[in-house]
Amino acid sequence: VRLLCSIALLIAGCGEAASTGAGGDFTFAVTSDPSPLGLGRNTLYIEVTADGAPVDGAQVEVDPEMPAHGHGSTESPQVEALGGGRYRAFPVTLHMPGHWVIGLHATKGDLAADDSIEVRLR
Ligand SMILES: [Cu+2]
Repeated sequence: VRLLCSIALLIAGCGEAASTGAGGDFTFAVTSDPSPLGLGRNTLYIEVTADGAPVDGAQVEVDPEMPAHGHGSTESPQVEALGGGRYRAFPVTLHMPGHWVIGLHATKGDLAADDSIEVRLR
């Protein structure tokens, strides 16, 4: 995942968030509101590109999980297309402190990609 400034700064600044390896036909660039991600409801803005070109019409899913606890979020994020390859996911609800992995999935026709963001909340 290619993280834009706000999350990238969080990674550089305190090491509490990190992206895992990109895989597939698309690249994800993610920003959040609030930034950095916090306890409770967050909004993710996800820019999906393929070879630098924005990808509209993709099916995008966002899946927050706590691997150490074996559970997901209390709410399912709804993803809305904004145009220009941008998508908004809300609510991305991180309802307890700890280690979260937010899965990102996109498909369009025969193309697909998976990625994730790791966050440690105190
Ligand atoms: Cu938990």
